[in-house]
Amino acid sequence: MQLFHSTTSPFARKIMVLAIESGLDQKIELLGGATSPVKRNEMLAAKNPLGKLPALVLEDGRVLFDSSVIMQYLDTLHNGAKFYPETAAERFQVLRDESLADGMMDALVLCRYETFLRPAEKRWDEWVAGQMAKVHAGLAVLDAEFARRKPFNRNGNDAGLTTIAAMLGYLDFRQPELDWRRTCPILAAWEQAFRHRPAIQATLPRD
Ligand SMILES: N[C@@H](CCC(=O)N[C@@H](CS)C(=O)NCC(=O)O)C(=O)O
Repeated sequence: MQLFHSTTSPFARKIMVLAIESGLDQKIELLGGATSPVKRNEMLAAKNPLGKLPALVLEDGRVLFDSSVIMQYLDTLHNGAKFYPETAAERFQVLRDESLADGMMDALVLCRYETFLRPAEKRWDEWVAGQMAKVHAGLAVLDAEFARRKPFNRNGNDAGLTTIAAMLGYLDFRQPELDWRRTCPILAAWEQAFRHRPAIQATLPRD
C-alpha cells in the first residue's frame, strides 16, 4: 500500500499512529509531497480528485480517502486491539470523538492557509476568528466531557482519542501561543499521559 503523507498533517498523523500500533506501517510506503488548495500536488490529485492527503493507494489500485475511511479500512487488516470497537454504543462514541477532532483540525488547517498562504492584504480576520471559535468550543466540550468520563476505559487504541491527540499536537505545533492547557486542565492532564505512547512520540509533527 502507498500513503500520500506529510509530517505536518494531523490527518496523516492519526493514520500513522494506527499503522505503527498495529504493525501495518511495515506494509505502507509513504509518498511525500506538499499540497495546498492553491498549489495542487498533481500526482495526488490524480488519485484523489479533492487533492487532499492522506490518501491510501491499495495493491489493486483502488484509492481510499478521507482519513476516517483509511483508519477504518486499516483497522480491518490487523488482529491487535481495534481502534473502532464493535459494539454500537462504544463505536459511535469513538466516531463522534473522531468527527469532532477532525472538524477542529479542518478549522486549524483552514486558519493556517488563511494566515500563511493568503496574501496579507486579502486576509479576513473575522473568518479566522470564526474558525478559531469552533476550536475553542470543541476544546471546552472535550474538557467538560473528559471530566465526566474515563477516556481510558478501553485500551489506548482508540480512533477517537488518537484523533484528539493529533488535533492537540497540531494546535501546539501551529499555535504554541494559544494556552489551551490553562483553560482545559482535564484535557491537558489526559494529553500529558497519552503523549507518552511510542506511536505518538514517533509521529510528532515537523516541517
Ligand atoms: N477530511 C480530510 C481532510 C484532509 C486535509 O485537509 N488535508 C490537508 C493537509 S493536512 C490537505 O491535503 N489540504 C490540501 C487542500 O485542501 O487542497 C481527511 O480527514 O482526510
